[in-house]
Amino acid sequence: MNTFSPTEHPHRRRNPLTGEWVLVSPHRMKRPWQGKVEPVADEDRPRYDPDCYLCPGNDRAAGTTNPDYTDTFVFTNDFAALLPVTLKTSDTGHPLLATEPVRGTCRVICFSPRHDLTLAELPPADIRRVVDLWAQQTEELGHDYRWVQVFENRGDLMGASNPHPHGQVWALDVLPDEAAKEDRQQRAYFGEHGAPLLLDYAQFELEQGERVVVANDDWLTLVPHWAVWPFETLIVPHRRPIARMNELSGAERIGLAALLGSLLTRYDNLFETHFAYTLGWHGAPFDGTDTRPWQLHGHVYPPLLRSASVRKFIAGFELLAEPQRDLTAEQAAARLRELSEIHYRERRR
Ligand code: H2U
Ligand code: ZN
Repeated sequence: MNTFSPTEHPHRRRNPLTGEWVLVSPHRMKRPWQGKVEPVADEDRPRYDPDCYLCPGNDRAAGTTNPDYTDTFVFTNDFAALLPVTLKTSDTGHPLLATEPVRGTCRVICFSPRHDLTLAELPPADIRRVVDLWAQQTEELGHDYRWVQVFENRGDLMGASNPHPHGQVWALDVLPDEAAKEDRQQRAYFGEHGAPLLLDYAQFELEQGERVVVANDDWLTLVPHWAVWPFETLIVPHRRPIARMNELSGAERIGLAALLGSLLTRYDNLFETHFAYTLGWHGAPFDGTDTRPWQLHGHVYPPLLRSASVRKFIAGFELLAEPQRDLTAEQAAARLRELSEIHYRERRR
């Protein structure tokens, strides 16, 4: 117990993007587990589902009919969490009860007309179309809003309401908390080092290799040193500074599509299930501030821990004190690295 070993001894790691800490307890990997086992959902779905509100030509909940779209399709969320109106909030009567107005919009993005596919299973050319749409939506909404949040919630475990391949984009006129933390941290780092924090980090990890999952000429996916979720990853362009998605060149979009296909296939292969996750993109806010500290990046937060049905919960100490993990980031990266890039469903056919 005298010499510290990061694979044996409890320690804390700091997330430089947020300034927050995570407790790492690698010795706990050996303990017995008797928790909840969730049934694995049946995965065989039709190409077209007449009851799906996202399939082409179908009616949505609010009475609108989807067009017969053939690649991607975007619409304003019928139950949007943000609205494009500003009303002054009323006085709550006490300074401890603070409120402020917020203006925004929410859209839903269908990745494909095919009800039975997932982003992981789409051909690279179709994933590229999704990347183009993410970039286009970021640019368009960036004209009106300060923060554009592109994301995908995949799987019941993460609260996705429908298996049809889709994501969302929310845009608003304030910097939400996660964005504000990353903005603060990246600006401070840039002020001190004159380079984007995540570009420096990506280049270090690419050389070091231990936490890398997949990489190509322009892109890198790694399990960050400070990961909280068991198989959390970060997706970063490592070749040049890129502040926002709409700055990506054609070649970089092709590279991202390839990398996404490979990463998401590995995730599905990990427990031979459609892996649940929240995937989302962070880039420089649209508020006239210096964009150079920002490096575009994607976060993937998957809840699964040790099988298709055993997930990690953020509860107990994590909710009350700080996040904690058992499996180290390096161990998680090694597991993801050794997986096949051929989807298990393809292999079974
Ligand atoms: P999620 O699966 O990530 O929940 O996204 C689906 C969104 O689709 C959800 O936010 C919206 C829901 O409000 N929706 C519509 O806009 N119209 C519908 O007819 C059903 C669902
Ligand atoms: Zn559908």
